[in-house]
Amino acid sequence: MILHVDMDAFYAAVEERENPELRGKPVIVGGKPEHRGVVSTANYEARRYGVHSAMPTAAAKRLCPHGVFLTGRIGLYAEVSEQICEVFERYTPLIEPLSLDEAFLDVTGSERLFGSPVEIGRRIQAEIKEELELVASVGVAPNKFLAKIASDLEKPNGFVVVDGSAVLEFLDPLEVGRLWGVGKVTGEAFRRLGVKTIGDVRRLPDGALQQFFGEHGEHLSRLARGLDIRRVVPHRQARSISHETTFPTDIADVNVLRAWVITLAEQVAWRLRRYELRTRGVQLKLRYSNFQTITRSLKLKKPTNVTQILCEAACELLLDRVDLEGRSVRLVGVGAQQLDGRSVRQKNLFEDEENLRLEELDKASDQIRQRFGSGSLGRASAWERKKERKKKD
Ligand code: TTP
Ligand code: MG
Repeated sequence: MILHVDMDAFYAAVEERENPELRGKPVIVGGKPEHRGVVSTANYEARRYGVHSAMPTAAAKRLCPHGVFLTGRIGLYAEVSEQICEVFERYTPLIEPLSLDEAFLDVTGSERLFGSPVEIGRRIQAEIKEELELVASVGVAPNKFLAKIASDLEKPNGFVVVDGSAVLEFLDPLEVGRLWGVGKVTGEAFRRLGVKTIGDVRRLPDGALQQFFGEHGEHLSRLARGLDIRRVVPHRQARSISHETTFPTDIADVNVLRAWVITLAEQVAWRLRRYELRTRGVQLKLRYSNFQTITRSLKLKKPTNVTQILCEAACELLLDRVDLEGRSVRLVGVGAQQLDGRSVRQKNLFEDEENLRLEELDKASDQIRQRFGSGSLGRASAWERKKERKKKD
């Protein structure tokens, strides 16, 4: 299954976040009118006045004279875009960004670890909202074409799922302009043919599309049936993999925290192995009950994806580099940075026996997880802590 995630009024939403005084006001980001600038985007308040992307800023000013006009900070938007990608990377390495504010994600292989595609989509939407204070719309569908349409249908804050068994019911009522490749010329031709919806396209007699539009017609015919075989092509490798958890009630007991750190480090190691990656950088993140957030990191001697090494490194950060001073913690996270994809195939990088033994151990436990699910195995100590906690409860 494919997710398409598209941020709502992206540039304007980032500006609103940076300056809460803008909230509720029409915000227009774009070039200056005196330089014949055009609108990059407008928030939804400004859109009510008819302002939209690509219109001259001068025209936007006439439509919405009291709007707040900003020239935009692309560097900032790019930075936020990276942070959005980091949320995606928690769930899949198969991410194809289309622009700063939208991406396709193939979550087919992520189900066992994170739940159904719908659950993953919901979590991504919620994490973007909670952590980045931005709103995304999400489409969940069997392919890219359908996912992209779905994310757009209920903007802003949309969440639309296209069920694989109800693709035609989903597509048929939509207007024909939603088909990829239907611009002005094709749109006009369809109008002349009396074709208004995607259903109308599908119901054209066999061969009619090819006759009218040649090769393009075949393409349209496939799309109108919801067929799209294009894969999600990741543009770049994941730069980091992390897992974190927010506790229902804050935790001050370092042993309980340690158990969580181990659990999270195991998940990170598991994902590294799954994506054939190794890491040199381990990071621990803690958020205290007053929301103060700290990170501590260390560099490993060699890149690794061995569970035990990552668990030890993460625990070392917790026990040696953090002074809890009796404070309680609401969130803990473990991350792997400086990922290295190539070294996985350079087998003899890890000649030393201890490492080989640990890698074998991980391989065996990964196989068990594959068969019985991700909850079936854990470090003994993590498991014992959980047991202890249960007893206390
Ligand atoms: P879009 O996703 O098309 O628009 P949006 O995110 O502002 O609004 P929504 O998705 O809710 O409809 O584009 C993403 C960003 O790209 C947008 O915030 C600004 C920039 N952009 C331009 O600079 N020029 C343009 O013509 C368009 C369409 C977008
Ligand atoms: Mg957008």
